Amino acid sequence: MQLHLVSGFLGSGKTTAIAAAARWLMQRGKRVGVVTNDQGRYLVDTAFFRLGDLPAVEVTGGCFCCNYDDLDARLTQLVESYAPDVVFAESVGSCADLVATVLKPLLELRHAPASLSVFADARLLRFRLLGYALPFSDDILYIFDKQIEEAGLLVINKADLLNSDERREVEALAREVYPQKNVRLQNSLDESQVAAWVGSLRANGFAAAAPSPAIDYQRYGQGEAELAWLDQRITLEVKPGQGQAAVVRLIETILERLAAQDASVAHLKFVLDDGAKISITAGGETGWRAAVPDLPGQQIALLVNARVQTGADLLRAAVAEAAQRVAGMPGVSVVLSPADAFHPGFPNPTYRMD
Ligand SMILES: Nc1nc2c(ncn2[C@@H]2O[C@H](COP(=O)(O)OP(=O)(O)OP(=O)(O)O)[C@@H](O)[C@H]2O)c(=O)[nH]1
Ligand SMILES: [Mg+2]
Repeated sequence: MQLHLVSGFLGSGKTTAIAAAARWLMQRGKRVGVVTNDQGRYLVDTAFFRLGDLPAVEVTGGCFCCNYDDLDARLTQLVESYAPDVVFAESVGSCADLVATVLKPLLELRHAPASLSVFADARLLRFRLLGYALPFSDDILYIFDKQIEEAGLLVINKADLLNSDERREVEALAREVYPQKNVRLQNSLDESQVAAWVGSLRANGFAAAAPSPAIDYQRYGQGEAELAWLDQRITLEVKPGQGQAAVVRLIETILERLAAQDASVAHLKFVLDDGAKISITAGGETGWRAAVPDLPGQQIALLVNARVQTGADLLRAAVAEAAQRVAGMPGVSVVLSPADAFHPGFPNPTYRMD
């Protein structure tokens, strides 16, 4: 079994690339499994993979590093129940120091052939390398930088969202700042580019930057603590034909409320019962409305995962206020499950192997 760890900041495109890679491999007769990971417990990504008929197990309530034994047990479960040829493990996007705390323990304790790819949103990376401001605190950006620093293979993703000059610029900057790394520009919405990424993955190749970069756990923990997490189920009862407009209004209003708080969205994502996934990331996509399908039914169930630089209570209030606003639309009622809203705990890895 080949194990490919995929890391990178919130919203950088890990799930998109893994889903496309898995489809591509499955069409070629390979058995593929996925391990998802998050600080939260109700994961859009797991639902998305399962709705796409991919066997997915999850490590929840913290990162792989702090739950290494759980990751190990989930891998064993996947191997015993499904015998995959390839497993992709997607680490939570606020996690850094994976080489020392996950990759090396997997190689040394589990003897699992494993690779690590680190994804970065091309737009954010370009801004960062040019020294332009990004909408996150210095401690959160410390995590962004450390993820990239430890990459053996850096995937500059969403390259399609840059023009050709910008693409050349970000690639040249990345090669200059990180001369030791394998760097690839990628559009993970293009199957052939994802296939090329998969083809380039070699277990034990691109394993890591060696040695693991030093990391200041106080800053890393502070960065995580400045992010708020919210997982919540939202059920809308609507009149026939009103579903799409109600969902769009809900998302627009959450974004408005967050903007009013001066909160910065790292990733706000929704999965609908029919498998549609709607994402808003720090890159500021405006095209998310096109991902909201026509919803002819009278009951619409959504799961929301929000990862935002703000306070957990403010985040909970933003979603509740948005739900109230949508419930003000004629013929619409809204039921919210209790929100799981919190700040990630201090990172405390099970193992750390330099
Ligand atoms: N244009 C473009 N959009 C992309 C690409 N890769 C991912 N996206 C979009 O970026 C958004 C976030 O993608 P995800 O795959 O959910 O990101 P992620 O890294 O798994 O996010 P977290 O799990 O929350 O950290 C989605 O709207 C994707 O469709 C790409 O190469 N090009
Ligand atoms: Mg994901």
